[in-house]
Amino acid sequence: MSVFQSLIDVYNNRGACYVILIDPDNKNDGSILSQVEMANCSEVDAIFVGGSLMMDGKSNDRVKKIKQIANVPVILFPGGVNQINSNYDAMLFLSLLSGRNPHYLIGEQVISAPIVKDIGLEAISTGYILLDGGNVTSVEFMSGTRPIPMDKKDIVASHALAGQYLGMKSIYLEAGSGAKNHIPSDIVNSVSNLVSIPIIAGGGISSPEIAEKLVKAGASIIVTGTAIEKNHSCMSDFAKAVHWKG
Ligand code: 1GP
Repeated sequence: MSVFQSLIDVYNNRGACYVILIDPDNKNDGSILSQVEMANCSEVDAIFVGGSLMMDGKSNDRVKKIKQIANVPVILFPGGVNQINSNYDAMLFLSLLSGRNPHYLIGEQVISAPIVKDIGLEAISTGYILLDGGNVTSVEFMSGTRPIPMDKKDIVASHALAGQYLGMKSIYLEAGSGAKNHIPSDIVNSVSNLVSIPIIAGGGISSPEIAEKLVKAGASIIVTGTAIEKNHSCMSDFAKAVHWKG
């Protein structure tokens, strides 16, 4: 079974999937293993791994360690083509749909495609939509693209629908890591009324209550990074809130 199908099975059976994001940068060197160990016993459904910038040459070694220890799928959430390697079970094959920078719409993908094929990585085609979470995030700066304002519901929903019509398998609504404001539930709701593919929501989701609200609004996959970096033990509360069907 593909990794993507395994996530679909989880959200069909349990209401939604709970995914943690681990940044394999050197700033997290001391905490990565404890995050993975906590994930293993907290009903986390998958681990996304990635970040905007790696500050040393050891991030691939950290990914290898994550993969060795994790008992759930390890999925690359790439900040760039340089993060692709064979230690992952799958990758989000992202196109930054909300931006108008051709490099992140199709340039990185062309460079990545032959490498992904060569290492046999499952590619989960994902329309990535960046929203304005109230502060300038690394994604905004590094991609040189403007996020969509949170009050432009129709613009967000139209981008998501365009992603679906382009054949993408999922839509990622992203407020950016450490966002002041998470994606509001009315945006998730308007996107979910329009598209029939799974919605991933991430950025600034700081409590299980917020996660639950977003799931009830139509998100299929909830991603948290900062909250669990600060306090690993809250993973099981997030998982409980997200798995509302039990
Ligand atoms: C995943 O970038 C987010 O989409 C992670 O955001 O670090 O704010 O949880 P946080």
